[in-house]
Amino acid sequence: MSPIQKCIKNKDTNINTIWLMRQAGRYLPEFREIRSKNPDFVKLCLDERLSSEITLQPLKRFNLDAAIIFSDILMLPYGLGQNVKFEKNFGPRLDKLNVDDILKVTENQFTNKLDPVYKLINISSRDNLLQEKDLFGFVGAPWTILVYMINQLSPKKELKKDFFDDQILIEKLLTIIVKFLKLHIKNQINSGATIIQIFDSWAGLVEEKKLDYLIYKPTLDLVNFIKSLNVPVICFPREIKDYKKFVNNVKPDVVNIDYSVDPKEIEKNIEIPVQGGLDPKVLLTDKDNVKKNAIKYMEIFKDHPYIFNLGHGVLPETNPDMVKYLVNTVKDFK
Ligand code: 1CP
Repeated sequence: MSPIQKCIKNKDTNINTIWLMRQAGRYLPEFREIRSKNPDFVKLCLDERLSSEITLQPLKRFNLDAAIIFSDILMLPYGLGQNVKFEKNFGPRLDKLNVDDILKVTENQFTNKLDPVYKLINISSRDNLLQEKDLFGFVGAPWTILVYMINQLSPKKELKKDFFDDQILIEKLLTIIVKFLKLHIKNQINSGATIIQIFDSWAGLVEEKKLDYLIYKPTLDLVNFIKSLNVPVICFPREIKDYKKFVNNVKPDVVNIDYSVDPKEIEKNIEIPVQGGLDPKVLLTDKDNVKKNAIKYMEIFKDHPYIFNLGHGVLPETNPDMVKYLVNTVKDFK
């Protein structure tokens, strides 16, 4: 069994496990080189030879316990026929939503359109670099996908004023999204993904009284589906106000925390395995500070099943030497 699976299934606290969100990304010169020759991001995601190479790049440099597939949560709307473009210094831009067209998409059409993603998983999973290690597949949570499909751009810019006006549209879309997320997850697992992470990057935007139908219910549906396939599932409801309530409602195998929460409170109040937490900005400082902050998390979770990770993705301006130092610090911790 891989170290991360031992941590999750056996609640083993004796092995130090680590992988990092956005570990394959712009802070790596070898990624930037491929990216500079491939200006169309979606096309790059659909090139299984290059995307599997990118997936494995960080494992050539660092002693990580897992790779995460090089893909994007917005491949789901793409697979449903809502085109996505990534603009430099702007972020994603989605075409206008046409629900009638989306309702006509069949499971076969969806799977065929995303076939290179499944090939990339198959290629990566067979590589020697992943022996006794995990390969993360992932999806966006239904709420976060709904946000991008309706809003057409990052809610970081703003959430459309009329976002919540059409309740019927929201209900209809959530049902379609959940159906195709399940298909996308099943295809990833059948191709060799050994763990699934659900990113709910905009969970923090949902008000208390809407949490049940926008977050808990649809995410629980996915979690139960993944459990039925005998694969562990990790949820990351970023910036949600109450992680404990989320865990009680959604019951993932592992919960990833962001850096705004107090890890001591999490350790005390949450019984399931925990992942993540460290502020990625710490990697922009110096080695002593990286060590001090990494050890803080390791000490707090020393008797709690814990997978070391960040509270958000590695920042593009991070020096790869600092990532190496972090990984070795975690691995050497006793
Ligand atoms: O080179 C570039 O310009 C592209 C930057 C980039 C990368 C490297 C994007 C555009 N996506 C990705 C890959 C990616 N996206 C991964 C792969 C592997 C890894 O972690 O190493 C993963 C897991 C994601 C997931 C993702 N995409 C999320 C959830 C995690 C998070 O960051 O909160 C979200 C919200 C997206 C949408 C997205 N894709 C890309 C950008 C810039 C964004 C965010 C836009 C926004 O702020 O709304």
